[in-house]
Amino acid sequence: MVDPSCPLLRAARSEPGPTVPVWFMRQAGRSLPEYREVRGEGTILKAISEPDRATEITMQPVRRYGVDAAILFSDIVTPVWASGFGIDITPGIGPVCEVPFANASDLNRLRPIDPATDLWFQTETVTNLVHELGEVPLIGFAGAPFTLASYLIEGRPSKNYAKVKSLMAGDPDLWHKLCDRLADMAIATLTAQVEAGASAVQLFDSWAGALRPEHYKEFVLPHSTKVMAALESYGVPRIHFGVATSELLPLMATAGVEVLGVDWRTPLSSARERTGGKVALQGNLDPAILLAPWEVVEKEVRRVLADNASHPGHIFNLGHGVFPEVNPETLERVVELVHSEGRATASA
Ligand code: 1CP
Repeated sequence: MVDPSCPLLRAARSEPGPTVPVWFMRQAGRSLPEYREVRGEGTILKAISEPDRATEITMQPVRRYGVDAAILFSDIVTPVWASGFGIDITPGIGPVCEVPFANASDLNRLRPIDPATDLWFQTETVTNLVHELGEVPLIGFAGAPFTLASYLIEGRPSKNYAKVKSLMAGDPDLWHKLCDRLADMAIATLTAQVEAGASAVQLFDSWAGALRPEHYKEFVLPHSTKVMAALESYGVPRIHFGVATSELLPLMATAGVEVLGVDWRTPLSSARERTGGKVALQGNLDPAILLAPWEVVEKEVRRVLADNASHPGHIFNLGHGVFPEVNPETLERVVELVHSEGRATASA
C-alpha cells in the first residue's frame, strides 16, 4: 500500500508536505515517443483493454518524469463502451456514437455494468500497476454524468452543447434518468478501481463549464454528488475537475470532494477565495505555455506556485491535458522546478 504521507496524498488532505506534488493530465500518450512504440494498431479502446499494454503506457510518464502520481491509462467512455452502447473513439475526433441518445427508449441501451465481467481488463491493469508503482500512488478516474451525457447525446465532441442543453431543460425527467444511470456506471468503475488499489480518484466533468450555475446546480450537481458520496467510505481523496468552471467552483466544492481541479482561466488565489479554502486545489498552468521557450515556461510555473502562496493543499498540474506537440524534456524540467521550488517553500 502507498504511504499515506506521500506528497500527493498529503496535499490532497491539505496537509503540509516535503514538497509540492506534481502530475499532468494526459501525461501518458502521444507526446511520448515510447508511447508511439507500444500503442499498437487499432482504436485507443483496444489498447486500453489490453492490461499489459495499458500498464506499460501508464508507467512510461512515471519513469520518465518522476511525477508524484500515475493516472490509469483508460478513457472516460470506457464503461459506456463496455456496456455495449455503441461508442468508439475515432482518431482525430474523439468519442463518436453510432446512434446518439435521443429518447427514453435509448435508456435500455445503457445497461448497468458489472466491473467483474465488463471491466475485467481495467481491474487487471490496476492490480498490475499497484504492484509496479510501489510507493507512487495511482489515480483512478471516471467521466462525470454531464460530460458523458454530452458525448452520448451529441454523438461526438461538441462546441455549443445545443442538443444536451435542450434535452436537459426540455425533458428534465429523461435527463435525470440518464444521469442516474451514468452516475451508477461511474460508481461501479471507481469503486472497482479503488478496491483494486487506486489511491485517489478523479471525476472528470470536463465540459460542465458550458452551463450557468443555476442549471449546473439543478441538473448536474446532484448526480456528481451521488458519485462522490458512494466513494466516501473508502477514504481515498476525491478530485473533481472541469474546464472553464470559475463560476461553478463554489458549487463543485460542495459535491463531496477533497480536491478541485482548476483550469488556467481562474487564478488559484481566486479559486481558493471562491471555495472558502475548504478544498485542496489542483492546477493550473496553461498547457499551451509548454510550447513556449523554457524561460517563459519557468516564469509561468513560478507564477502558479507564487499564486498558491505556499498553501499546503496544492497539487501542481496543468489547467487541462498535455498537447501531443509538447517536448517531453519540457515536462521533465517542470517536474524538477516544481519539486525544487516546493522544497524551498516547504522548508522556509
Ligand atoms: O488514439 C489516441 O491516442 C486517441 C487520443 C486519446 C487518448 C490517449 C483519447 C481520445 N483518449 C485517450 C486516453 C485518455 N482519456 C486518458 C489517459 C490517461 C492519461 O492522461 O495519461 C484520460 C485521462 C482520458 C480522459 C478523457 N477522455 C477526458 C477527460 C479529460 C479531458 O481531457 O478533459 C475526456 C473529455 C475524454 C474524451 C476524449 N477521448 C479522446 C479524445 C480526443 C477526447 C476528447 C474529445 C473532445 O474534444 O471532446
